[in-house]
Amino acid sequence: MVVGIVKDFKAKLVSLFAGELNVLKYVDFVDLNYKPKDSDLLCAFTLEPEGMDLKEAAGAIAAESSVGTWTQLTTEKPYVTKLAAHVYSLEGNTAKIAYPIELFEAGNMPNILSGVAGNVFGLKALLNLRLTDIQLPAELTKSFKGPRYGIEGIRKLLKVKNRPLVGTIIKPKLGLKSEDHAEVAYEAWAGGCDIVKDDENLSSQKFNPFEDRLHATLDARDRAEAETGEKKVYMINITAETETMLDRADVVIDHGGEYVMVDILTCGWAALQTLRNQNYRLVIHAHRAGHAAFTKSQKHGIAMRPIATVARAIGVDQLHVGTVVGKMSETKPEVLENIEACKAPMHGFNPVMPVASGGVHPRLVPALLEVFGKDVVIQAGGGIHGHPEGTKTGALAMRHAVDAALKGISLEEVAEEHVELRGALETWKE
Ligand code: RUB
Ligand code: CA
Repeated sequence: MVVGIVKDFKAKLVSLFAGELNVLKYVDFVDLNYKPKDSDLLCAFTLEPEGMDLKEAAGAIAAESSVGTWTQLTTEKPYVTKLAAHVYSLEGNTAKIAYPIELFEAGNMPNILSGVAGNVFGLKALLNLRLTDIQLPAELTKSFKGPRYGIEGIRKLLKVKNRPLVGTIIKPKLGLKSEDHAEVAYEAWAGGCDIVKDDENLSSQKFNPFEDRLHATLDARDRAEAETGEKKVYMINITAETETMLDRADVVIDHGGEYVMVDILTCGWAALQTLRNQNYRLVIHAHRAGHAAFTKSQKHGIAMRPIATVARAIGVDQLHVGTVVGKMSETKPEVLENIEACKAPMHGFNPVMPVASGGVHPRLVPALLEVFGKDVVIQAGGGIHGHPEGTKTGALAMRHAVDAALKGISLEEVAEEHVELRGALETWKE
């Protein structure tokens, strides 16, 4: 490619006078004969160019996300052009780009994303641009910590081997006082939930301060464990400014908590890295509030799959990936891609436990099992606390639904014997 750039120099000078220099320059970053190296970082984008053909626009992405810019530079050196990213595949409206590893600082996810998922989204030459995949080479992957627990570690902690985990989000999502929050948690655990979590926008508001909630809810957990003989966990939301977040994680450990929940997108990748770098003995549950601002459009933004890959590299243990059947809009192919990003081989990193959440209730459990298999947290807020007989009955109904789906028995059949499930099926008809 370097040779190509030198050869084109004369043509560039000619085109400078023709006012076309940027066009040629961008095209220099396309090399469909390039074979990506094992050490390259690979990205896939879908693009919709405007005022440029597809090839030039793809070159623009590679240029702007590596060493190029809109015009020829007097400061460019031969050793700089060696660091150029290469568009190595262009099929349909998908461009695949290979980035030399030297472009990135190891262990610095903000740096990596400022490169490959940065300025390019704002280029005028691209009406739309969507990052659909990112693959880090082994050396970069290993500069992050990856999931400490992952699916296996979580199953070991919860002592649940062969079924999906059942979780709930305390509802109402905001407003409950700490003691009432803890009581709802107790009911959920007593009815059969393995996991209770806070909602994404609960942190330490005056009506429910962090430490009061932690103490009260962990006491409720101990009570439920003693009564049921099952392991129970509480995922308290520690999302805050980074130092506050670390302080809260310390308090969770001091009080015998094993899990924390973080809103990974609003607190940011650097904060998530800082949390993971502490090597706490804490399972990290990743809530992705805000993701749809850039994942929802099928034309522009960043798909959930690369977000899942990045979160896994940094080291979350559980991640919301959509449901297909619930209240959120992701399609089945998207959810399957997200699950794949959680579980596919990744240079020895533990697989992340996918979480199905958003409009989930017992009737949807068989469909969820078909999409996810057994390795999933089936997480329901309204679908448990909205049961007409209350939270405990709602949790029982969910466990019955999981047992039935695992055995391949219809929910209706099981509901004949279990009034709790019958109540759920009568409440939520589709
Ligand atoms: C679900 C809920 C979660 C959403 C987030 O509540 O509060 O925050 O699942 O969406 P409910 P996603 O069970 O009452 O719908 O999981 O898609 O990130
Ligand atoms: Ca929520």
